[in-house]
Amino acid sequence: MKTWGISILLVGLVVAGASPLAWRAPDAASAVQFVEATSTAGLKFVHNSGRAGKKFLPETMGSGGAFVDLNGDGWLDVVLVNGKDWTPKGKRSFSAVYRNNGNGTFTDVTTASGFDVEMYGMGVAAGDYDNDGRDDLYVTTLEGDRLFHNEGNFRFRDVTKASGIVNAHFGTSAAWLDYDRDGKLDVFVANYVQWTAKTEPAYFIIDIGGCSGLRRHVCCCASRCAGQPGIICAFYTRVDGGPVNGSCLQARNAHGSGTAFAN
Ligand SMILES: [Ca+2]
Ligand SMILES: [Ca+2]
Ligand SMILES: [Ca+2]
Repeated sequence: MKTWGISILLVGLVVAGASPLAWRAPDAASAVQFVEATSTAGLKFVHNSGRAGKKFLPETMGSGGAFVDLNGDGWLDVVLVNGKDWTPKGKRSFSAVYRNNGNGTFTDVTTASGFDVEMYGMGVAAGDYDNDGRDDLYVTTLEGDRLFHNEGNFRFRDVTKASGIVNAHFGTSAAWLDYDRDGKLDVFVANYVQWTAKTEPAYFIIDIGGCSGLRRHVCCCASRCAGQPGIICAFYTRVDGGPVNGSCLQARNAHGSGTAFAN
């Protein structure tokens, strides 16, 4: 889908004759270089979307993370939000906290931190809501958001109930801000769609009538498709690289309609 989107953009520029904006390959290496350092840094986190056959919308989304100096030593630590299995008897998975050792490596300090709880998390926002000098963690989840107070020394206390945080919706992103300028951080939460596993729309059933030599690619569509949010979409390419006749594609879901994109 990314390639498809870029192709549309380039076609638009050519039609408009916008040569000054035409994309060109860089002549030299960028001045900013990145080196893959996940493993050498000691970050071994593995996200668990919970997928196990049937594909649910939240599996395509998460999760978020944050760089935040949790212990005030001047080095940014890492918080990574995890999902979990859909079934209670599934494997256990936790969000993670990594302490920055100050030498390019991190140490997993999740165990017994109070942050080692199972939740289908989406995102995290760090902010010192009680002005005690330590950044606290607001986590958006599928099952109601959670607020973790930073107790110091990488220990956290779930203060969701005590703080009055009640968000029963599908929280995705969140941000701390002092909107009324009283010196105390407030929190803004962006909720997504109304979703439950039971109301998840059925997936597209793709029929290719009279076509051969096509390769199907399935992707997730976060926008509303066929009047339903978060439906799986599909597009096709020909195995031999040639054009696809869009008329030979039919896509439908349980609601009787859908979209297929021929690349
Ligand atoms: Ca730190
Ligand atoms: Ca605090
Ligand atoms: Ca405030």
